[in-house]
Formats: sequence, structure tokens, C-alpha cells
Amino acid sequence: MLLAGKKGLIVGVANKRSIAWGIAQAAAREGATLAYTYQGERLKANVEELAKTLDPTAPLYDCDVTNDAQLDAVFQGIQSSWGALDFLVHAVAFAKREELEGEFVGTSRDGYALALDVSSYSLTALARRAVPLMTIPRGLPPVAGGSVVALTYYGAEKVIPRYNVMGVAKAALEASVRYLAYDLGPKHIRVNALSSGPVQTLAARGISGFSDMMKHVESRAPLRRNVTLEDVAHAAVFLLSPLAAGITGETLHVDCGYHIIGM
Ligand code: 0WE
Repeated sequence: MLLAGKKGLIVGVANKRSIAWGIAQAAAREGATLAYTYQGERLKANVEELAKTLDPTAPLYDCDVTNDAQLDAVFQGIQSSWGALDFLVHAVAFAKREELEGEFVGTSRDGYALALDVSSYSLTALARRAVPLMTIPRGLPPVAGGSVVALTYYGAEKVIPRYNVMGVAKAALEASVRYLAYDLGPKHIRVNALSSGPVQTLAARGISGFSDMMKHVESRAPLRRNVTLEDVAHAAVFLLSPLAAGITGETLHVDCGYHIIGM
């Protein structure tokens, strides 16, 4: 059990297809105890139902990551129920639909700000609040520290048509991972990004050409297939676990090798 006795917060479960939910299931299987946030009443029932299947006592917090008061309440809640935190999973992103349809050059000021706020700044906002809970000595022998994993995508590094402002937001997220890793390293908190290949999630639904994109990856990736939720979840558990004790500030590609191809 790679995460025996560890307590983690999962941010970004929307439904059973969510990468965050895949990670939650794999982490629970490895012995972790989990808390979750949900984004507004619309998704509360979904997250409640899923969380209950693993642990009927799992703490749930309403949290729009652009709302500082709600972020504060999440960590106050974890402080009072657990008193400490071992890991954090960030799996949230949003851009307005119109920004993912037209050209990047047309990105509006408020669309740009919203995408970066929800998809990039939120990692720093969450990590800052997690630090005090991760630096409390705990366990036997007592240890302090933690692990943070954020989900990213290849569109941060190379142009993926229509990913547009999300590519800029993920680039900022990956840079944030490096700066957070630098700041929090002395506190024994590791911060890494996991760059997943495309997965059919709620976030992918309705994105025109998504199925063609998955066919393209399947035909060109060295492993000649798309990633599964399990592939991504297993790599996330690795990064959260002591097996990755020497890894921080890294972007780990879990993409069946797609990103190594030049032509
Ligand atoms: O990060 C993502 C998607 C994130 C996302 C999805 C939506 C759809 C619904 C952010 N905001 C919204 N806003 C909505 O209104 N991915 C890695 C999946 C994804 O999205 C794409 C992709 C891939 C891959 C969009 C265009 C091209 C490729």
C-alpha cells in the first residue's frame, strides 16, 4: 500500500469519468483517506455519491477555486477534521467555450483572465493554504512534508489547434509547478505536473474533433493506443507516494509516448 495512512484532498471530480475520480480510486486502493471539493450545487450529488462508494465519512467541500473565502473554508475544514494533510490533487480547468472554438488571436481579455484564474492561479491558491497542514510533524516516526500533483496537457508545450487559451493556462500551470517546487522544497513538499494524453471526460465532451484527435494519437503514439484513466491514476499515485521522493518540479508525460514524436 503506497499511500497507507495518508490523507489527501482531491480537487476536480465532476463525474465517474473524471481523471480526478480515477486518481481518487487508485489512491484509496493504496490506503489513502480522501476529502473532496465539488464545484457548486450542480455537481454536489455526483461527488457525494462517488465519494460514498469509497468512504461514507469522506469530507466534502463546496469550492469554486476562484473564491478565496471558499478556499479558506476548505482548509479550515481539513484543519478541524484531520489536523494535517499529506497530498493535494489539482484537476481543474476552465475556458469559455468560445475561446476553444475560434482562433487564439481572438481571445478576449476576460476570457484569458478567467482561464488563467481557474486553471493556473488556483494551484498556487490551493498550495499556499495546504502548506501549514503539510508541515505539521505527523505519523510514527513523525514526518513533515507533502506531495502536490497537477494535471496538465501537451497543449502547454506545442500548439494543439483550438486548445488556444487553455494552452497558455497550462503553460502557466507548469511554470507554477516549478516555482512552487522551488519554494516548498525546503519544507519537504514536492510539486509535480502530470501531462495526460487525451481522455474522454466531461471536459472533453462536445469539443469538436475530439474523437478524431484520439484516433490520431492511437495511430501515432509509440504504444499505438490512447491512455486509460488507470494509466493516469497509477502515475499520479506514484508521484504522490514515497517512490517519487526524489522528484519535484517535474512534468511527467503519461501519453503513450506521443510527445516524443517529431514527425
Ligand atoms: O484541458 C482540457 C480541457 C479543459 C476544458 C474543457 C472545456 C470544455 C467545456 C476547459 N474549459 C472548457 N470549457 C467548456 O465550456 N483538455 C486537455 C481536454 C482537451 O480540450 C481540448 C483539447 C483537449 C485534448 C480543446 C481543444 C483541443 C483539444
